[in-house]
Amino acid sequence: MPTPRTSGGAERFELNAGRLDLSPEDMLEMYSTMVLVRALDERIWLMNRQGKAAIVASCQGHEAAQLGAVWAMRQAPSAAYFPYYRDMALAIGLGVTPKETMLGFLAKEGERHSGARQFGLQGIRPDLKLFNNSNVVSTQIPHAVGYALGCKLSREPAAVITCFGDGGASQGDCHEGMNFAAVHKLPVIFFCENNRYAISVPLHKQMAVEHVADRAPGYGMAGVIVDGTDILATYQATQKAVQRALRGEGPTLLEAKVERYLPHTSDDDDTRYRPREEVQEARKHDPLRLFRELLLGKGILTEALDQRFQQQAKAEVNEATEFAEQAPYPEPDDFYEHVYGRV
Ligand SMILES: Cc1ncc(C[n+]2csc(CCOP(=O)(O)OP(=O)(O)O)c2C)c(N)n1
Ligand SMILES: [Mg+2]
Repeated sequence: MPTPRTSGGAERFELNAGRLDLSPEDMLEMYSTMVLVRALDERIWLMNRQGKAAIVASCQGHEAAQLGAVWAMRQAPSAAYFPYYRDMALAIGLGVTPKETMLGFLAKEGERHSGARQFGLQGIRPDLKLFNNSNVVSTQIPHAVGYALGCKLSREPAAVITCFGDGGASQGDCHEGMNFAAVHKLPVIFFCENNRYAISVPLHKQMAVEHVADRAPGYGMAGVIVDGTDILATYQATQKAVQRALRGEGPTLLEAKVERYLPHTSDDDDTRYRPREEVQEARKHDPLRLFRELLLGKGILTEALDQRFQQQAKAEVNEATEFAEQAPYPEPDDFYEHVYGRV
């Protein structure tokens, strides 16, 4: 069968269930991680409303895309991650703990990404090869490309993923990074989480093509569109992109169509620009509910097991909240550490 394509030339990825290499245990691990991420995200949002977490960009609606991608990336012999500010599910899937996450959102002592100097989860975690998460849209993209060039020059069999939003795809850094990566056939996965909004700006005011991945042929790289509310499809689509990268066939622009359920950040009021019916409609594609129903339907998940996952997630989030609330703030004198050189 010919691969279905958009009129712009991007491939529309469909899950090939016969080729899915995940065991029931793998799928349950993915699911329980998604349950944990949702519970953590909801709690952090609540902490913001209580005046305890300064600012939050929720990943609700993006979880399946991020977890599917990270699950596939973890299979590469060497993998590096250059995420953006909405990538909490990716971070948790990679091994960042809820306690570490909560320390960051409350800006407490011991936070490992930036020493509590930046927004939650922003900064770097060299131990996880999780680099340059910042608010400055798309700056992570050239960094990922440079890292991938280094891997290629040192013949390291690596796959590098960089994530960004639909709005971020319009940034100059994005075009420069994609062009350079395609010219040099670098092992990069450009992972666009398209939620159709850049803060309040809807997609049709951001770009004149229908899909971000339609731009891929113009750079000379593979362009793929996947349903980012389907964790298994995203996993498999990313897996293909990882294999392409490892075979030296160059980068992929992988566009995951996702939903954004909450305002852009906790500082935004989306009722000013987004009809409530649209959000309600989007909720029908809730990745957590979809995965739950799929696993229940297949008999992989049971109601009792689901209850257990929910309770475990709640307990872990409660523990992380208490831990971070009791943690001290950094010493004011530490402020200049890691920022300016001392003379
Ligand atoms: C270089 C730069 N320009 C503008 C901004 C302001 N800004 C922050 S987030 C954002 C929208 C990004 O939207 P998108 O890339 O679609 O990601 P989403 O938040 O929807 O996941 C903008 C314009 C910024 N942080 N950095
Ligand atoms: Mg967006």
